[in-house]
Amino acid sequence: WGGFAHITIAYIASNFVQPQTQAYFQHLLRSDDKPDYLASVATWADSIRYTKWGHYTGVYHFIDAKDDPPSTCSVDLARDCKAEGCVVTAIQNYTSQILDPEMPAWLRAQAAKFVVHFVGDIHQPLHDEDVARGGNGIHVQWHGRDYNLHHVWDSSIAEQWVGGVHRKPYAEAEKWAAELTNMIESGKFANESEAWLEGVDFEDQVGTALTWAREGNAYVCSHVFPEGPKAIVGQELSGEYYEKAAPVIEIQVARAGYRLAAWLDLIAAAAA
Ligand code: DCM
Ligand code: DCM
Ligand code: DCM
Ligand code: ZN
Ligand code: ZN
Repeated sequence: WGGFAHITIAYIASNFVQPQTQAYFQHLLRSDDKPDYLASVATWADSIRYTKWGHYTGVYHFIDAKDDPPSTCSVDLARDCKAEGCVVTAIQNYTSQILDPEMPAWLRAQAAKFVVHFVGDIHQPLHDEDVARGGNGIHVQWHGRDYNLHHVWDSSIAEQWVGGVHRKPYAEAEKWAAELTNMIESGKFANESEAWLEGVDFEDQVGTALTWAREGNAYVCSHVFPEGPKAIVGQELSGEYYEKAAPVIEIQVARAGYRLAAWLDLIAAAAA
């Protein structure tokens, strides 16, 4: 995701975490009494991945499912997770680092920033797909200008959905998060939000993340490449395609925020 979706997911999570979870992560992140303690670290993992020291973390943002959309979508850990790792194993690895009493606090804080970011990324369908490096190599049009498909799913669709955002989109993200929080609590997602936590098992962290990756990957067949990867090349996506994709992005951002809250609650409970 781009910054706007990551920050929105973090704000949704802050709306749902238990008070003791908030206190635990505010303290770990040296943000005591700050309401933006999760939102302000949500994009940090993207800011370090292009540095020399952070280069090794690049593969942790995605899993390259070698499936065959639109006829077959699937994620297989043994087939798709690189030897260096992937988003599924990164969630487990950094979750355990937060809870490792042998680790210095600054590294445990860094691990927390990775978890906040990667629980977001695993919900972006193209972060669960191999084709053209998750759509980065597929040229499309957005309002008559050249983009790659990955960027359209990371940023363009969500930003159009809310009517545009600023370069530092904290205010717009907080507003969208408030709207999605209402939908989860009492609106159109209220009936299904508890089911979003089915399959969340702190004793099987890889299995939990794999469930999330498979759910995201299924949208690659239904909404990202409904006619296959070749058919989308050069297409203008800001019209009919956008109308079908935007609700997928809305529910994936809502799920990511709600699940991130549940995951952080489990971490804080395990630390207590
Ligand atoms: N930031 C912002 N508005 C907020 C919170 C953070 O513009 N409400 C920006 C300031 C920093 C970055 O995000 O460039 C990370 O914030 P921090 O270093 O305070 O965590
Ligand atoms: N950050 C940190 N340690 C660093 C660099 C940044 O903890 N060495 C944190 C501060 C912000 C977030 O990462 O919460 C984003 O950094 P920036 O303000 O540089 O955008
Ligand atoms: N990405 C992905 N799958 C890949 C490669 C990259 O989902 N196989 C994502 C990570 C970034 C974006 O695409 O969000 C751009 O990555 P990069 O700058 O590494 O090309
Ligand atoms: Zn991306
Ligand atoms: Zn990322």
